[in-house]
Amino acid sequence: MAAAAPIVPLPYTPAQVRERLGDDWEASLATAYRWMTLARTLDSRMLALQRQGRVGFYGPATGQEAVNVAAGMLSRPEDWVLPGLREQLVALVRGHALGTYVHHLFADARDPAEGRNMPCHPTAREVHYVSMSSVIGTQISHAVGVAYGMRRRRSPGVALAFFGDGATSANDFHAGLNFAAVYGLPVLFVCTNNQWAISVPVERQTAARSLAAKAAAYGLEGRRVDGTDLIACWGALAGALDRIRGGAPPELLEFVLYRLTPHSSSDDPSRYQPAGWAQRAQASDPYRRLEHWLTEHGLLDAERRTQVTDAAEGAVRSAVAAAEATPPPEARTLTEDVLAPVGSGAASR
Ligand SMILES: Cc1ncc(C[n+]2csc(CCOP(=O)(O)OP(=O)(O)O)c2C)c(N)n1
Repeated sequence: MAAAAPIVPLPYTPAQVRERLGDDWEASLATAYRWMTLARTLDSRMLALQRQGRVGFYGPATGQEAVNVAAGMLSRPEDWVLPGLREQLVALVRGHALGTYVHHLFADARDPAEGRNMPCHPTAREVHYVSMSSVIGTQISHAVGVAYGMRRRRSPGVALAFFGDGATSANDFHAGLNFAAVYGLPVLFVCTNNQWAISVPVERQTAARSLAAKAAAYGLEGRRVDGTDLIACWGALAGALDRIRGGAPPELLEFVLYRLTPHSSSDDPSRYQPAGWAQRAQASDPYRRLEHWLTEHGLLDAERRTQVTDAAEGAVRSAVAAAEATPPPEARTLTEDVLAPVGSGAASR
């Protein structure tokens, strides 16, 4: 196996970071770093637990943390998040409890979905986070519907539709962008181009110059952003959300990044990725790029790094312990809320 490539440094001075993130830039970076550490810890622990047969399925988001943490921190409570496959961190940053999420991963009695949904498909109504749709692309139309509903009710807020590169070939992408553009709806389309749709590389997914370029066909702005650069992600998301909140048309942001782990716990990329692809992609690991910048600028040292890592590991460990001490959902939940009781009349309503 090839050695990991040296990290590509983030090209900013502290003054430039302050300009993009505002006066609270140091606190924002520290918060983002803590969340990204938690996400990384969760991914490696959950993949290991899946391998041990202790959780049924897991889909990591390693490599996509910069977009997720920025979206979580910059979105407002009134916004709605319609995720693709890898935005669970957005729900956590918006306030969904880690413990509840881990109960869901274990599909135990304290899972809000009562074990009915596939693990790693959390629903977090309290933070306006809709359960992911496993049917690729449908969440794009759902987000447009949510935005249409918000417009009709005159309620503030933006619908954030997340999706991968593969989803840009789905019908819902075309229907969603067209409808949102025609009606000028408050929706932000967030494409996380991680280069792969399971085994299909992005260059076989489209003949377009870029995925962002597709926005022009609908009369929308499309921008390509380095999705491994937290500062660039922050700037792009903050700008687009501000414009849309101010009544501007929807936009498409394409975040170029790398899927640094298998598609899911059911995948083996060695069957289709060129040798060394993931090792080369490690040079653009968003977490390591941020860590490197913070260290270079004296905002992170070994002691603080250990504290943050220990805190993340501790939080994940306690959540896992609580889940393992919780029984499975009761048998009655198999039919509750699913089938009407016979003779109740509910079936014919
Ligand atoms: C309509 C539909 N077709 C195929 C699949 C099988 N499938 C599951 S994930 C996936 C790839 C999705 O790739 P992408 O949209 O790039 O998201 P990523 O996995 O890279 O985050 C496919 C084809 C599906 N779930 N739904």
